[in-house]
Amino acid sequence: MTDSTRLRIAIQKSGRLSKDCQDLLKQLGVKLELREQRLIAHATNMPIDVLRVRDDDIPGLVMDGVCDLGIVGENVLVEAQAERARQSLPSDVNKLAKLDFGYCRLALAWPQELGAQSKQWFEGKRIATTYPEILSQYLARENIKASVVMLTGSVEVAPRAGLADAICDLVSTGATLEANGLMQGETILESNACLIQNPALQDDAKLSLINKLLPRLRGVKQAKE
Ligand code: PRT
Ligand code: ZN
Repeated sequence: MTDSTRLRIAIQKSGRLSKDCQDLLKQLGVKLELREQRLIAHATNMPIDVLRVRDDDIPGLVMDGVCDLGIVGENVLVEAQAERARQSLPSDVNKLAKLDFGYCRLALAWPQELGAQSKQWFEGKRIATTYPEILSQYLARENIKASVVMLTGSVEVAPRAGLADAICDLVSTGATLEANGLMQGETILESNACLIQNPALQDDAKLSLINKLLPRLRGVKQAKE
């Protein structure tokens, strides 16, 4: 059952951000009855519903107003904003807070045996990535003409498989690049999970609930510092 008067928050169902999102909601005092297979979890102590979806769907759900709030990596947010803007779809969100989890960087990498390379090396090369918009914007900014090969997974094997000369992928510890014999180059985006809001939200009750949650969020962040 859905109820449009309840504040709707989209979080990742299962993946790297799920546990941190659930922990954060708990720390904010939101009591949830989470059932593994359910798309929607209702809070029992506040008018809040939590939608559990794939992280890639979160920006669109918030931009279209299907959800009022969402928690998503800035990498996914920035990519979705560029893609939707190109398609003339709503792409605005209010970024309410940068959260202290989900840190990673989107970086260029190439086969280690080629040794250190300058930006000019990328000219005319094929670069595999899951973030074609962010990469294309970077290449345009740097005036590098390279082709972008879109892959939704296993980007790190693309050079070995002969699908690309280099990659542009998320890195956290660097272990995946190392295991695949790749050398890390320039970081083109640093990313954390962030809390976003639909900018057209006008419902007073929902806005006042958000205004109650935000100081708690600041309190949780300060307590960790
Ligand atoms: O199923 P769904 O679509 O929801 O999930 P997903 O598989 O697309 O995403 P998921 O759960 O892997 O990641 C969710 C978000 O976590 C990402 O969008 C980032 O904002 C953030 N995040 C933080 C990361 C990483 N760190 C990370 N290391 N996302 C992915 N990785 C991958 C990276 O792609 C590479 O394969 O981990 C590998 C590199 O890690 P290291 O530690 O070996 O460098
Ligand atoms: Zn995803």
